[in-house]
Amino acid sequence: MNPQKETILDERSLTPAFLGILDDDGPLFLEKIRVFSRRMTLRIPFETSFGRFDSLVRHFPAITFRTEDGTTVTGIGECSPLSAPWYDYECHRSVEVALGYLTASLTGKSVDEADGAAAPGLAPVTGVESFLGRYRWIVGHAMAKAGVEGAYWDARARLRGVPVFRLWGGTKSDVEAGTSVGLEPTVEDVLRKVAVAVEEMHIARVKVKVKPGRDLAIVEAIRKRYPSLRLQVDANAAYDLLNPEHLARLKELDAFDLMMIEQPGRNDDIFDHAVRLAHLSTPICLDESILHAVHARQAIALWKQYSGPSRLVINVKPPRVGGYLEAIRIAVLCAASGVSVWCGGMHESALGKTANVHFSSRSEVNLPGDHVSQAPYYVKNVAESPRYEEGRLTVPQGVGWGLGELDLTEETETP
Ligand code: OSB
Ligand code: MG
Repeated sequence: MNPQKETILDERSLTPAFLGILDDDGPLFLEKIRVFSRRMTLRIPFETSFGRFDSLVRHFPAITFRTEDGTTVTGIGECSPLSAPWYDYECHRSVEVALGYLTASLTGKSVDEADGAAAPGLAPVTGVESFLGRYRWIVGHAMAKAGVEGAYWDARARLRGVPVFRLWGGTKSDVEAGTSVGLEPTVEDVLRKVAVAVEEMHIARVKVKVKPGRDLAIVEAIRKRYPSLRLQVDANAAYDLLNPEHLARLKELDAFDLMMIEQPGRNDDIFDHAVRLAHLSTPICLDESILHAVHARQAIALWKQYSGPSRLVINVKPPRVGGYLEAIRIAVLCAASGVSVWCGGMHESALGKTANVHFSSRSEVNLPGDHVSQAPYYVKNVAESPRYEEGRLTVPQGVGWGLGELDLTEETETP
């Protein structure tokens, strides 16, 4: 292909039909929305460059729909913010506020009147575009939106009696699973965790968190012990791309054959990542700074100009980009330009993780995702996670998310 003539896919052409996603599938009357919220304790406290946390609140919007012939179905999604605005501006409190607006918009009521029940005479939705159209006016609040969109897809898949990935054009029956290893007090502590992932779990790849000053020694130690491990690092925006010392550290990482350096710079920057890191040979992965397909298109254009699309990777997290349709649009946009894609995580419960696995069954998702932890993520999860074996997760084949009954009882209620 002549690179001069190559045009970047415009995200306006990325319709459900173009993407191979089910859209219009008959009228669905929304009856009610309930939101379950649970504080869930992590088995292993997690530390990144922005902070350490040991429990997270997860919101599970449950939406009940009725079809024209009177069948009712309830779908459940997950909102997976952190507890404070560390990673982006969202947190579980902001998600609660946003869910109030989303519920109002979806039920046809004002935010002050919204009680989860549909307003009398509410028109049905016909497909994902008409569902999203109800709340498209809400700016931002991606994680809240992803939760209600997840509920929509689960309900649609249950009505059809198929797993969600079928509605999304997923093709893989299993997906590669990597793990994200947090910062630890010492290099030895990090190495111990990497050893579990490599030697006991036979993980598909390891990602370790880094920040300035806690980067080269960690990566060097892991590389020395595991010369051929698929290894990548994630800085969660901890480096200043205008600081020559930080730039020098990032350049030094080129010596360790990393798959990528994830989000070294500011969480709202694309341009400086493209321009100021163009001399690195290690690909740069954007996480925080890609919030939708427009950002992805702009990043791809910048990489084409400054280094090359093979040196850009995008971590597509459905919660960060406002849902599953947008996640698939970004994946398709990337694949069309030779940009690699993988699915990151937000420490979702088994429900959100499973939704990520359904998304990862799309062929465009070509690198291992952050799908598993050292131990089960939570002391008490809402369902059994998809089957993990030798670096791969099975894409569930049951209806909806394929999880069976969810257990949304509180942690303290279990003996
Ligand atoms: O940057 O990928 C990240 C967890 C919370 C917030 C941001 C990130 C992460 C992870 C862990 O790296 C991913 C996971 O295992 O769910
Ligand atoms: Mg990240």
